[in-house]
Amino acid sequence: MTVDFNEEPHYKFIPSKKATIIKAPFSGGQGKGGVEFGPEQLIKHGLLEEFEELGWKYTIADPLAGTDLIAQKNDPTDVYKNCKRPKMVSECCEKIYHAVSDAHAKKTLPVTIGGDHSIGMSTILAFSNAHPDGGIIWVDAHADINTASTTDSGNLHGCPVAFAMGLDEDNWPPHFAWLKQITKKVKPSQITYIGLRDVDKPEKKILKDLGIKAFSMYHVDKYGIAEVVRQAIEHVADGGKKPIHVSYDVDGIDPMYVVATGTPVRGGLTLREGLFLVEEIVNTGCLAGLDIVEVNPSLASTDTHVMDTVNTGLSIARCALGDTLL
Ligand SMILES: [Mn+2]
Repeated sequence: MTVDFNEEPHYKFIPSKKATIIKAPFSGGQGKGGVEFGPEQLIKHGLLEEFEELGWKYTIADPLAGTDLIAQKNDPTDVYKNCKRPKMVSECCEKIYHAVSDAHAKKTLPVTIGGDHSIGMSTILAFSNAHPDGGIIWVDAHADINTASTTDSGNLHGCPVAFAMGLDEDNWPPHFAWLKQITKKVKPSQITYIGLRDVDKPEKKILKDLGIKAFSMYHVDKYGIAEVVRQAIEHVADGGKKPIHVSYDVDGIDPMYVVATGTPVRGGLTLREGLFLVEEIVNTGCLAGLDIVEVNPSLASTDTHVMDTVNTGLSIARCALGDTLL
């Protein structure tokens, strides 16, 4: 194989390198505190400067500004059957959905900074409505495809893919009426996973029944990250012809590099594998949406561990914005 030294990042679906940074300081999809500080930490340590250095113009959207997130998180009445905080998750996700849709309508690159991964239901739904032929690559240790009925923990950050697909709608908490009304849901063929290693039994059944292509760590070990990414792009974007949204849960990367996250699972992607996959997707020119979620600065015992995690998030952003090693 000959090395191509002329690969230049470009963006087929974002005409003039404009981005919308959507702040999603949301933690209601899981029980732990701290993940709401993810956006602020990433910004404090240089996220905005990265956009500038790499030649991007950006605006910042803050759809949850003015929402009393603390009161909502502590509302003991916000439960429905097994689901925790459905009202809070629904209301915030609706606001994020509109912010991301707006970013797509303006032909900008939506970069949504979490927050926990429940907000992924909004970002991938907004993406697939803006780009009905587009594909989604969900990088994660977990499949996040439990339904309202199958979730054991009741934490909705384990359910966003199921909600975006409209799975088990009849059993949804009534708060999600807005989401039910969006008729164009994410199709199982539109999404693929990379990095899975902690998948619940009912989730395994859903993945099989719906024929969702998922690359676990087993596949990364067996075929190598380059082949896995190639096949992922082949599957969701016809090899690099269609828009791609990357929903990046930092727990996809091994906790050796990413300590400060809510649900770490050993045996994950190395830092380089985790960045390489973004570089490869960007090289197709198809990147049209990005989430960086589950950076939780409160869940590390040392500042070094916090900075390792924050820097990983920043590196993911930098790769997505077209930075190259040479
Ligand atoms: Mn996740």
